[in-house]
Amino acid sequence: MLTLRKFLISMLALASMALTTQAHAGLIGYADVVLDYFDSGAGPMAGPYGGTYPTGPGFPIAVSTSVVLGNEPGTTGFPDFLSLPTGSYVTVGFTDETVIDGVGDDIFIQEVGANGERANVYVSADAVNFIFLGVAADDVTTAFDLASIGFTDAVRAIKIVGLDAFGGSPGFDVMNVQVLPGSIGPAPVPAPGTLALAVIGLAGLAAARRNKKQAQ
Ligand SMILES: [Ca+2]
Ligand SMILES: [Ca+2]
Ligand SMILES: [Ca+2]
Repeated sequence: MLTLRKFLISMLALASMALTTQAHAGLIGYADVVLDYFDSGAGPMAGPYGGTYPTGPGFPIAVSTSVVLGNEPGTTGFPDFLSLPTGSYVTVGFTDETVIDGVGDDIFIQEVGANGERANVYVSADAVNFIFLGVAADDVTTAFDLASIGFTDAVRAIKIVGLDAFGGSPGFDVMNVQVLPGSIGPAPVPAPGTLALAVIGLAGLAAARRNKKQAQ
């Protein structure tokens, strides 16, 4: 019975998440999950490192890769950033939406601090195979149009790869990854495996209830 209660509670949580997502429709979307991170070792310390700009506790300091998600303002008014030195990368995704080729620019990557840093940006429809989208610049929000590479699938993952080790916090300093309302696509379709698991779980619960009733 406890298991059923837990199941119902998790279903309620899922439903409320769906409602929240709907309430946010129309606003700018931010990448909300880190799918992958790789530390090339090209930085002055082990990654992930970065800092808070401009008056944080100095940098580079160890940070969570999740600082690139959402747009949480730091205590100084600037969000935290993650630095990607040469060959280091972070891959982010969207759990409640995808990115589609809307009118004009679709994907925006914000970098902080002018030190000449660059990063290669790739997109993927399956988070496995990535296609080169373009180069992101330092100290600005670089805009990318999926139409520029003829990408017509829904984007599930965006990969940012550092190209240098410039700046006080060596490497490309990612603040966030944004999508405008016109480029926000439907929620990603759950993998067949996930759906199968859910069906098996429901069937199992139903069987357990039947057995219990028979025992009573
Ligand atoms: Ca577009
Ligand atoms: Ca910078
Ligand atoms: Ca830097």
